Amino acid sequence: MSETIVAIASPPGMGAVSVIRLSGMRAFEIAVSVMRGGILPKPRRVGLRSIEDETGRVIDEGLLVTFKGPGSYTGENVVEFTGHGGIMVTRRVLERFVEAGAAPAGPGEFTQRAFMNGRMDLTQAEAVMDLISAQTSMALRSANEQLDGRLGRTCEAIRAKLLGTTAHMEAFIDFPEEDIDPQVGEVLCKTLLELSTSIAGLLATADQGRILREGVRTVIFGKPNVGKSSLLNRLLGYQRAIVSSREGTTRDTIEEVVNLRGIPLRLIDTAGVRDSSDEIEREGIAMTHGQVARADLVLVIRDLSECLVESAKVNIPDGARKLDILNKSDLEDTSWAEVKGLRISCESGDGFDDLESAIAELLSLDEAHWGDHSVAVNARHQACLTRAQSSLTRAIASLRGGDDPEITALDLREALTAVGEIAGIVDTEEILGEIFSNFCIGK
Ligand SMILES: Nc1nc2c(ncn2[C@@H]2O[C@H](COP(=O)(O)OP(=O)(O)OP(=O)(O)O)[C@@H](O)[C@H]2O)c(=O)[nH]1
Ligand SMILES: [Mg+2]
Repeated sequence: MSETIVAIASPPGMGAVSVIRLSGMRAFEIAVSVMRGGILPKPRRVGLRSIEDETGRVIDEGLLVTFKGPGSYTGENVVEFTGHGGIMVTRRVLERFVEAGAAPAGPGEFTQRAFMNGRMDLTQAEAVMDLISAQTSMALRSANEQLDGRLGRTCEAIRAKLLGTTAHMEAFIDFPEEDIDPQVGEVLCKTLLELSTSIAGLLATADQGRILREGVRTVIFGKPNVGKSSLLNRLLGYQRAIVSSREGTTRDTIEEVVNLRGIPLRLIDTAGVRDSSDEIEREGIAMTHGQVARADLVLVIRDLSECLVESAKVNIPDGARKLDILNKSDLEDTSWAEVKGLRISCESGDGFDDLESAIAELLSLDEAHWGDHSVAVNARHQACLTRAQSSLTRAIASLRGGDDPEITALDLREALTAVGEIAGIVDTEEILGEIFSNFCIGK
């Protein structure tokens, strides 16, 4: 932690500008040692400065700004140099800082330091990553709420109540000759039940959290040639998958995320399902079934250009939510005349407004509906909450059963630890490595 770290904070490649960031005790000193003139701008003021190589030749000229710890992103002294966005020039500036004594930063190390220095809790640190990777307006809003500390505060309120109850239980352990007054026991039980309800409420947002972060797993399913790849391409707005009149064109599954009215849909185009003697095609079909088993939504496509009897010959999977779609409305066979259904044409684009509405409605995922639940837990929070919930359930049972208060207190302590881990309050060395390794370098 005592090392001063450096990284390119802007995306790799060419751009108008690039940002190189330093953080640590020696950040100012290192910046001065490679800067022409050797005088830093005042903290939080921008100055035009040149970075020189060891012979005094200018590598790049740009804007330099300093932030004095603890009032900085990381809580340490921070220097940011905004230079020209070329690959070579940026790398040379980075190398120059390393020559002057800075260590290259690992993924997420700046944010990890911010957490270590108490600038944010763990849920906020995770929200930084969610914010960067948000692909829709809803995901962005949810990340911003979390960054603002909403989830952390909710968990802290749960923890505070739990701590009070645990302290109460432990007081009984200290005076073993006294039984728990039944009235007091009832009050404690009531508090624990309330906490259990709050935790259940948070756990219920896990699906929404996964969808915001990863998208609704939407599998496009049907017989060969019905227009599955055409649907993927049209929803994406470009030719991502090969489309051909030959049956069995798609072999591998193809995944792309589209933004449908603010909802991220992770569209998965699959191999058409039929009896096939071709080994590779059979493998593709097996993958299709695997995808269906993990889907949040299955779009079942049928082809209006073939006669109705033919089209019914497909096994429609059970389980996930599904939407029946009738494609090729421009070539509709007369046998479909009596059949109601959502008609689209991937050729002309007819019916796509209705299709989008139907998907949004099926998922109840329009922005208005999601507005109220802006906290959405991720898989790590979910695991902690599930542990907390089962400890609480045990504590409630042992309190009601009149067990030794020590047993109840033990379960409560476990619940406390689990809830504390969410915001990073307890000792969480190993989970930190796990979380921050998913970050990009420079953040
Ligand atoms: N007229 C018309 N043709 C369509 C429509 N949608 C797809 N097609 C055509 O149908 C054929 C099959 O389309 P694909 O999108 O490749 O079908 P697929 O379901 O992905 O087929 P596989 O990958 O073989 O399972 C192509 O020739 C498309 O141009 C449509 O709405 N109208
Ligand atoms: Mg296809």
